[in-house]
Amino acid sequence: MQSERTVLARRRYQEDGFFICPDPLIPQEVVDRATAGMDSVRAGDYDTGTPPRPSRWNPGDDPNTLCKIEKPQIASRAIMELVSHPALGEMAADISGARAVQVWWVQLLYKPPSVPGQQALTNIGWHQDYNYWGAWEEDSELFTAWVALGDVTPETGPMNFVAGSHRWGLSTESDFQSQEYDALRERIRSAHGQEWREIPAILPPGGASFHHKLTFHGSGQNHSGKPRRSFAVHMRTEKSRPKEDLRQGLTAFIDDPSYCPIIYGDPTAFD
Ligand SMILES: O=C(O)CCC(=O)C(=O)O
Repeated sequence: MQSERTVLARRRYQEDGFFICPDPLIPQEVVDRATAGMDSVRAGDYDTGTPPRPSRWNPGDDPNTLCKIEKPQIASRAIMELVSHPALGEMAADISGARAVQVWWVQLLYKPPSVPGQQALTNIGWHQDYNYWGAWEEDSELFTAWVALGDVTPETGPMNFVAGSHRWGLSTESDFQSQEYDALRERIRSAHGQEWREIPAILPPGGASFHHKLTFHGSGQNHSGKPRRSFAVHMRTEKSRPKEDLRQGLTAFIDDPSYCPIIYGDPTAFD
């Protein structure tokens, strides 16, 4: 018998292409350790002795631009603790009905505050994640849990989801790097001609949202005066396959649970 929470979360995820959890999922002490872990990784200090994967932002780069670091969980025990937390796995299973859930990639996202009216390279342009995930077969069940380390308010430049856009098919208009937030929105909107309804992911510390691989999303500048810190935790279920069963690029590490933890269910479901 499914709980009311499961039924609601799955229905919202299926209808809208995302689900914003109403309550924090991750305990505050885990969030606090991961926040310290994020600071260490940003400073180039790796307590596992392993650096993250090659990233656009590296320690010493401009602290006022968006910081995106790939696979930070291999560099920090505290980040691994957060992204492997069973509550994330349980919620992922709730929304998907999966038998098993694996974290196959993680991105550290640190959006520094900027001053309204000043140029800042901190926007995340509208995109569908699957545009960047070509190493996976197209029918793979892939989605993202976005975990907030601090309060995500409207001022922090929250992620905005376009409700129902996971049903529009794969678009060629995605551009994560674009700083032309409004112009790109107009391009995508006119290319698809569908109702455009944006929902911001307002979250408490330890809160999380989940979004489908085809849901359009993006975020603007952070005018809160404080950094917006989060992890994008990319997940798959047993209904996923690397293209031609290859292990390359984004799928290179999926056989290694010390890099890509299985956070729910029976690991043999991936055999
Ligand atoms: O952090 C954001 O605003 C967007 C992150 C994102 O693109 C993702 O989690 O897939």
